[in-house]
Amino acid sequence: MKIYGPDAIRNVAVVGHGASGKTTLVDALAFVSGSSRRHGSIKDGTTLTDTSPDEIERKHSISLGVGIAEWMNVKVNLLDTPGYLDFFGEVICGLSVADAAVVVLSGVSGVEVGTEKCWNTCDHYHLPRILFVSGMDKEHANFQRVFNDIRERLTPKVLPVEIPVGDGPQFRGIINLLTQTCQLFKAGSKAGEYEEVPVPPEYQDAFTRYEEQLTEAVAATDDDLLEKYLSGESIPREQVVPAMKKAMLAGEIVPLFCGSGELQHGVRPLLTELVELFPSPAEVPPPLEAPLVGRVFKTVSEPHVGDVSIFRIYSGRLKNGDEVWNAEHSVAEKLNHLSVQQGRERQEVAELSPGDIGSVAKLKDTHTGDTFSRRERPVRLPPLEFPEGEATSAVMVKQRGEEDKLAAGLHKLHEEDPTFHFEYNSELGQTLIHGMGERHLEILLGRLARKYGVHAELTRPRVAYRETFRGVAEGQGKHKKQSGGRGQYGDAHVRISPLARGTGYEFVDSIVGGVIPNKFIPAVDKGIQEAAQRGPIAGYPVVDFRAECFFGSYHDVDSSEMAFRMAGILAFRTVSAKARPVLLEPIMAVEVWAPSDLLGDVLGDLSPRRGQILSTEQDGRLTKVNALVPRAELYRYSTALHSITHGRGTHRERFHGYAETPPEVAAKVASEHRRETTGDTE
Ligand SMILES: Nc1nc2c(ncn2[C@@H]2O[C@H](COP(=O)(O)OP(=O)(O)O)[C@@H](O)[C@H]2O)c(=O)[nH]1
Ligand SMILES: [Mg+2]
Repeated sequence: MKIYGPDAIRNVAVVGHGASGKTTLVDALAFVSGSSRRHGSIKDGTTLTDTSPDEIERKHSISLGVGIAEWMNVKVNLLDTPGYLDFFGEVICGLSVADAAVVVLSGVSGVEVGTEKCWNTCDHYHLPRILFVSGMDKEHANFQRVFNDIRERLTPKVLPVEIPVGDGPQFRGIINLLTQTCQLFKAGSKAGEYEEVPVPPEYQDAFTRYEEQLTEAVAATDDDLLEKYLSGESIPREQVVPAMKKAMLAGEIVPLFCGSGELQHGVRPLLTELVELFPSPAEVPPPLEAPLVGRVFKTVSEPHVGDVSIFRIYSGRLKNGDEVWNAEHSVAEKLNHLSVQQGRERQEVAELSPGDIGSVAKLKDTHTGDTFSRRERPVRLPPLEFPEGEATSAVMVKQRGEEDKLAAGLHKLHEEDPTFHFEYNSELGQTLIHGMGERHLEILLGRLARKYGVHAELTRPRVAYRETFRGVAEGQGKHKKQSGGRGQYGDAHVRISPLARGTGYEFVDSIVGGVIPNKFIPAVDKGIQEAAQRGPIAGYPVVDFRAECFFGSYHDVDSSEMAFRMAGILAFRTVSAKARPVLLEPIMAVEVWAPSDLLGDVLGDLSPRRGQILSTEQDGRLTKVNALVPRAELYRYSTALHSITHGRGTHRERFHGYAETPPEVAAKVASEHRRETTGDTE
């Protein structure tokens, strides 16, 4: 592949809701430009950027893919991203290194949850955008409806630059307002061939109206143009395009195009507009000034190759075989076989210019998000920010003895995908994994099996119950063994009383008259604390109580710290059964955002989960619900919420505190505990 200078590069993320046609469009852009030799399809699993077994099987993108379209002597790097929210981390990786974005909408469905989410992320990165309505040939496609939808729900700054001739099966051409021409598709053509004709008379009205709108909007962004426009002069395309580009960079205009990725209609003009309207890396200030700054935004592992790191250069030039410095891991990495990615295929290049996107295999210790720099001038870009994941699950190996392999495999998955986290929870005795959604976690377990040979499954996380007391009680613990030789003697009277939730444990020494010598009192305390690790109901740690040692006795020779510790243990066991023990469960503060018209369903689902609704408040088009919900009832909640809200709802959980369980829950937990410890099956 040719070496392109920074002026001749465009880095474009292709984003939008799932199944809006992004992958098909990227395939078409690369194919029509001539850079990719094959016209692939989702149906056959042959697209340029959906290449993993998971993507081919499921027929949707899971992972960020890179394709290249060379057009007008410019190299357009296309970052195809997945649309489903479970894989939103990939969208962030793509947008974070792009200089512009094409937001793809389905001509049938218009603005969807994923569209809005991507739109907001584009706002966050201040990216100029082009909107592309794809699938115009699909049954029920309707350009006008999608346009209205965009205006209402995404931005009032949208301006059609193309209008379709016919919708759905009647879709037969595209009128371009900038070139003032109409492309009529050749019947039966498979590669988007067309003939250029004057605007058909029945479209003349629409053409004039939209063209007027476009010219006025563009003219309004520039004093010279405005003057021309007001004096009735026509503004030539050579002036409209740069003005539009400037306005797009400032976020004042978002042009709208249309076509069909599948039939490759509208793909050529789109390529031209990507080149003309989007900024090159040379026009975008780098995030840091240093001789070399690059970011690894994606790690893929390829069979027979190993890990491939895909990166974007911000400043500096890279040559094949160069050594770069990874300041995150303080490691020098050699860039052997410096390449660019065309889908799965890697093409070796001699060098890459500032702003370009490239790939390199087999780095030692470089992971997604890391920065490349020069050893003499090490720099680190700020970490990529990902939204919090919504799903937590426990994971269990299918074959015993594979636990170590599991931890190593999960660690690798985290390095590839920063939206995935795991931890071993020693209290629960389980490995917990966190991700964007349950589908994300399932895909990762599949990858774990395929790549690292660890077969594991998702299971319900155990619940970290606690126990406490509602009543006051007292009793004696006496440890006495005085048969032959030196004996053991400890005797402590202890009173237990409840404390406020969250207070923990308190020990009070109210011994008077030295009935227990001072030096043994800490041992009583220790004994109580030890015994309180296993509560009377179901063996969970006991919290929020006061233990007061108020009386006892000792023996001059036989008393010892050990004996008084035993006395403390025995006293706790005696008293705890009498002090009206209760079971506590962890409660989560849950925030749910859901479309207001589905609020009833969301609340209706929270009630059988024993949720307590604290408030509901309007938050734009959504309603935010604040609720307290027992953790035990939240397993797979994100999946349930997604299905209730058709993917529009999101939620966040935070640990809130412990609260008493209803008696029937306590009884169930207690009987499970008895079964586990005694094998009893009452
Ligand atoms: N008729 C028609 N089908 C399309 C078009 N673009 C995509 N599709 C189909 O729509 C489905 C989703 O497309 P895909 O490219 O995977 O969408 P993505 O999830 O946004 O990447 C696939 O079955 C495609 O074959 C189009 O322009 N016209
Ligand atoms: Mg896709």
